[in-house]
Amino acid sequence: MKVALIYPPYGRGRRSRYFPFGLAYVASALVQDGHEVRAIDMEGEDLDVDQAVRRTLSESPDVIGFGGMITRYRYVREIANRVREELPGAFLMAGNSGATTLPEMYLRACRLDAVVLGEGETTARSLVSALQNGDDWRGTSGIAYLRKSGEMALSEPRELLPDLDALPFPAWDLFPVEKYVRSVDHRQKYTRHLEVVASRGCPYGCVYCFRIYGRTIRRRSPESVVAEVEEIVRRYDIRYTGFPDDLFTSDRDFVMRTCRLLRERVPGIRWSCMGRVNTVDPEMLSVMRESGCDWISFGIESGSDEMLRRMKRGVDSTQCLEAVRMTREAGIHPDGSFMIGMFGETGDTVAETVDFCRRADMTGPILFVTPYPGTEIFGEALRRGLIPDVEKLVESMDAADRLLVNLSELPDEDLIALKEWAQGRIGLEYLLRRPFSRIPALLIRHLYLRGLGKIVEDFREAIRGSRAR
Ligand code: B12
Ligand code: SF4
Repeated sequence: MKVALIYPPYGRGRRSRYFPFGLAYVASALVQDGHEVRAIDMEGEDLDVDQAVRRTLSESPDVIGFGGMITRYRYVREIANRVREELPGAFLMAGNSGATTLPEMYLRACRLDAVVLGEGETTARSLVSALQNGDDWRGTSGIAYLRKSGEMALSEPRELLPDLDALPFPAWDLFPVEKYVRSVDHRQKYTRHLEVVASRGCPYGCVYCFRIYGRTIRRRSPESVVAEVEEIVRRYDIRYTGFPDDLFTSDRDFVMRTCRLLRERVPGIRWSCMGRVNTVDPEMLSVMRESGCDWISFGIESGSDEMLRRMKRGVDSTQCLEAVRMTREAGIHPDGSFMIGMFGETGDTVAETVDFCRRADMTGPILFVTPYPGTEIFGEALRRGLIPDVEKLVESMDAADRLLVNLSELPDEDLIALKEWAQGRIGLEYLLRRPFSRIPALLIRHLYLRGLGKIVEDFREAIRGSRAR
């Protein structure tokens, strides 16, 4: 069958050249079954909605699949509705975290035939082969669809794949991979980079997080992970890789074995991963460093123990500080991200986050706590009547840098002002702690990424923000 897979863009004029692994895995599974798969990558190819619709129509596909997380919903809705008019016979489906958490909204508003819930490879294969054979596709496990009566039906849940090593590598070549490889990476550097997904799932229960693969972790074997790294190095001359898994550092033995293999087989590669402060120790960090790890992203989220408790992080600020110290001591850059606006947030708890950054000598983006569908705080916000219209909220979702739902008891203006103050303060203090090395480095990076005109503007904003409280 002819299948077109559409990757909607990041949104609101911004770019994030993060390779669409979910779609690329689904694509390689379908290619393995002999289907003719085309990717319409709006992000990688800088396509607008009109161009994406035209490209889709020109492929005259039998099946059209939409990817992209919840923030990209508005594109899925617009494209799906337009394509539905022009290609009434095509089968329209969507997957990923948005469609999985709000299947009914996607089915109705985007006029889809089916939503693929959760892990997508096997379900997409069964669905497309049922369509090809003229079987009743509604019997496929792991989907949601609308009955003739208009109500939503869920088929039997799909079992998670028992062995991730059995999956073919993502179909990189169907996408404009070179665009991703040459883009700026999360360290804001232009090193040829491409990531590798090593595991799926996370056992923790942070209340703002949606785990599409559930709470059981499944890992690929270190051999399979490193074979993929070797393959991307060979094919695309990759110098920098990374593991964007929910939690790469969850299993010490797996990390140690992967690092040893990486060092043996791909010496010289550098890489990053997502970590959790209670899963690292000095020995593991030093083995990671020796195999090329130079950056670990820790979701620290808050410097207030009360906020961490409410977020059900299962760690306190002392553990966070200790992990940052150990990571730095191992020669790895500890990157932190922070959130403001949890239930119970106050000026004092925000000040604790600023103080944490001072003690940890860190800076990092601060986002607003946002209740994404499928998370515990989404349910709580709905119960408290804080989300009067789910679709409206989803349409406005972007990068959590704007306040969309205020979970705290502070007035909106105060919370926004607190965020600006904290962001400015943290950034400024960070620079001033080592002005001679950090200010020139920042200027060069800014010049490179934002251009001369923006430097003065950005600095003014940081100083204004840091004084505002
Ligand atoms: C890397 C990543 C990013 C990348 C971009 C990822 C991308 N390609 O779009 C970046 C850094 C840009 C990013 C940004 C954000 N992210 Co993000 N991100 C992730 C992360 C860590 C990994 C995604 C990934 O590659 N997974 C691996 C692939 C193989 O899995 P997958 O994408 O889920 O695909 C599978 C299924 O979903 C399904 N599937 C997917 N697409 C399709 C399509 C079809 C047709 C079918 C049939 C099936 C199917 O099959 C695939 C294979 O099994 C996930 C967490 C996670 N582990 O999933 C969060 C996650 C997706 N992000 C999330 C969030 C909230 C954000 C931000 C809003 C964060 C913020 N506060 O700013 C921003 C949004 C920015 C924006 N405007 O889009 C949430 C989404 C929550 C939700 N309910 O939707 C997640 C789930 C994190 C979390 N645990 O809560 N993110
Ligand atoms: S935030 Fe990280 S540690 Fe917490 S549940 Fe999500 S993936 Fe796991």
